[in-house]
Amino acid sequence: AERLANKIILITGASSGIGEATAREFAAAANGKILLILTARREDKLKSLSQQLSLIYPQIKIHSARLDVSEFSSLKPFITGLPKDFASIDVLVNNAGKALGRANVGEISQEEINGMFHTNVLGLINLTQEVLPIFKKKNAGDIVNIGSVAGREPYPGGAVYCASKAAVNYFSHSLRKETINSKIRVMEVDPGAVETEFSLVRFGGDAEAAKKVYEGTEPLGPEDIAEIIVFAVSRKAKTVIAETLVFPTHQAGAVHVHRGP
Ligand code: NDP
Ligand code: 8X3
Repeated sequence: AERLANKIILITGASSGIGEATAREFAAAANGKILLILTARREDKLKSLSQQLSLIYPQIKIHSARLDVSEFSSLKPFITGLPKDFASIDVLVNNAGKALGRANVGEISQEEINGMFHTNVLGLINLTQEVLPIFKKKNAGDIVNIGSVAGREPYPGGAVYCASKAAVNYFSHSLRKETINSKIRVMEVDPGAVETEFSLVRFGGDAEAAKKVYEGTEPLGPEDIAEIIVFAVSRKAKTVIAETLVFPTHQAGAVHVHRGP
């Protein structure tokens, strides 16, 4: 808890799933002695999360704001326009991301291609570019990129999503190498199946199709990944949990999942 005390944490995609759980986990681990910048497109969700956390932890400081990482030109003004108390970011959790559809190459809509790359890859890269100067100036700061097993093991019907997460992985690697002369840490957490709004988004709001993904399996919950993100960030300053691949017990590959008891 001491290592997290008074840290300023920026989380993208904090309105649901892993991002939301990560906000809760940071707040709990620091017992409220933390400053959270909670961002996503759905402001109402961020508001209610902020209210809940403020009730549990009276001393917590939260700045919640709409931020669409795929609107690249909004990123610089967002970072430079942060309220004074929140300006000196310590931890950037690049979590906002999505899969759209399961179409094979040749049949993927332009909207899906752009949707995935603009958020998962270009949004993440552009936001990192805006935050990195803050880290360089103080020679400290953590970047946690959320990749995926899909970025390590591509599967049919996932060409664009898998490519987007492979891009995240290589971006993380390059950045880690570029920053070895500093105290900046670059970490990547690559989850397997986690039950969140992920599949609902992937299947365009089709709850039945989303449910099927996890049928007969015991997926991870978003809090299980949040725990690992917070663990990684709260290691000693000299320790970098560079990469983690996190499965539920009955999964051992992107599509290698045991269904049944
Ligand atoms: P959710 O759909 O529950 O959460 C995704 C979050 O991203 C939401 O808060 C959403 O908020 C936000 N988001 C989407 N598009 C944008 C955007 N353009 N700008 C800003 N925020 C955006 O899914 P998960 O929590 O599961 O996903 C989180 C990350 O984990 C993603 O990067 C995903 O690829 C990755 N992942 C998920 C796995 C899983 O099985 N669930 C496995 C491996 C990786 P809003 O709509 O309000 O903007
Ligand atoms: C999400 C996991 O492999 O089911 O990143 O698409 S996968």
